[in-house]
Amino acid sequence: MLIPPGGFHDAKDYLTSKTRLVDGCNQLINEFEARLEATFQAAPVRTAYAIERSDVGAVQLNSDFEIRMERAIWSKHRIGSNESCDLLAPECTRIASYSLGLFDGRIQNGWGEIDLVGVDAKHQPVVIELKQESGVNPLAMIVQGLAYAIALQNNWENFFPSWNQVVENAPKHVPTNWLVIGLAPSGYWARFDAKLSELNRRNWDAINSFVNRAKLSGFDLRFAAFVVKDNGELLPDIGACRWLESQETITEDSRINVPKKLHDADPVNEPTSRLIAIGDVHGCSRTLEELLLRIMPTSTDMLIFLGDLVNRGPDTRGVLKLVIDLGARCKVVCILGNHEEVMLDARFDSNAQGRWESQGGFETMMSYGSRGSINDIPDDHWDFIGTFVPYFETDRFIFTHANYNWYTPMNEQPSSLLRWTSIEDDPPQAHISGKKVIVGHSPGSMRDLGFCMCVDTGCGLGGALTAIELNHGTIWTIEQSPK
Ligand SMILES: [Mn+2]
Repeated sequence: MLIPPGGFHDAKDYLTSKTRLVDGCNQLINEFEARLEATFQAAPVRTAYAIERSDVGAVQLNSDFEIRMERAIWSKHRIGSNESCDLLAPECTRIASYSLGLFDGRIQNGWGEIDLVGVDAKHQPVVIELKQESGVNPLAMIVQGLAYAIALQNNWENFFPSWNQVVENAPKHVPTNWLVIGLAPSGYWARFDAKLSELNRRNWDAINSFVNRAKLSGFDLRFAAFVVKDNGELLPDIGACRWLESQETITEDSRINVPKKLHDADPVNEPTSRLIAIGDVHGCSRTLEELLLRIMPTSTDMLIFLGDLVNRGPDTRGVLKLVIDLGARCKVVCILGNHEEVMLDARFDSNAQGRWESQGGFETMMSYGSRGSINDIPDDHWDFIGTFVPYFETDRFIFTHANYNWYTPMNEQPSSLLRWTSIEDDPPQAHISGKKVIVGHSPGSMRDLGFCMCVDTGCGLGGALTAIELNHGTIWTIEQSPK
């Protein structure tokens, strides 16, 4: 058994690049003791911790949404604030700090900052890992928080003096029980609803097993949701927080209110709900931007990208940024394409990297920096691609990237068919479910076979980008932008 030197800290990367959560959970449970030890040994050391924060005046309008949420939660529930202290009562009623660096000076080896440090009933620190709506899966979230709690435990002697200055009656001994909270907007949890992703009951069962294993070693891993309203102010208005059972589903009603960036459409004149499938984008951010201006997504819309957002075109980075931001405005589902699969494979495998580069990955790397290095791609973009799902189903439709076997249920389809096989090479038949299947992957004109529709119109190959609204039949086609 080969444990990576960073223990759980390295597992965070491993989890966000894989979609097979159950295997990941089982592996981490088997290796728990060894990972714990490795994390402890590898934890960065800091001589002094800057726990006390200055006020939030420095927040910029264009600050990352996650940072704005961290500061909003801190400023509302900070030690000494006058607001009622009901954040995650009774376990965590106060916030001591945000963006707490684990190292002196620069972030090293990927060990970052603790998003929020809360205070529990015993005056001990609570590690809170905050994710925005498009963040990585709940297991990756909680494993990251776990690694940070272990780092604090390892540093307690150095951490205590700073903590003691901010928190009254701080315990001098190293805490043996730690509360770690995965906190995210309600919309994040809605995305992990069984219907919305492959994170189904089986995955939640596996995550629960991991949570139970961690508890045996003194780490209480918990999940929580909060509501955020953004009225255009610098800081979002953070509404009620509440604890979640890990299998709990957040309903549509509890989704966040989000700012409309592209337009201020009157919701009364909008159709109540649109279901929109978008074909292969292949790095053409200008074209996608134009398409979104035509679609004008609102918070009641669901947009399904059929895969192959990346590679070939000039600006994969811009495409991913657009789609990540879109996730804060409406419901977005991204299907995993063969190009995302090749890109994910390349992350930790130099042989796979050559294959990726020759399939349009070179252009992808150049969009992140002129030196054309895979290392220029930031973690949050990798994390985002790690959330792409192999297929998605609604009551009437199935969405997948390339193809399918007509007599096989979707959760048993081979990935070679889902992501690689062209409908020209292997013409599909009506799926046994009776649902209409919407695919991309095979460039050409838009094809509607009745039981199956392909909307890849060759964007990235000099063609066009096409989207179709499936409830009303509206079609948008944008010729690929020359730039
Ligand atoms: Mn494809």
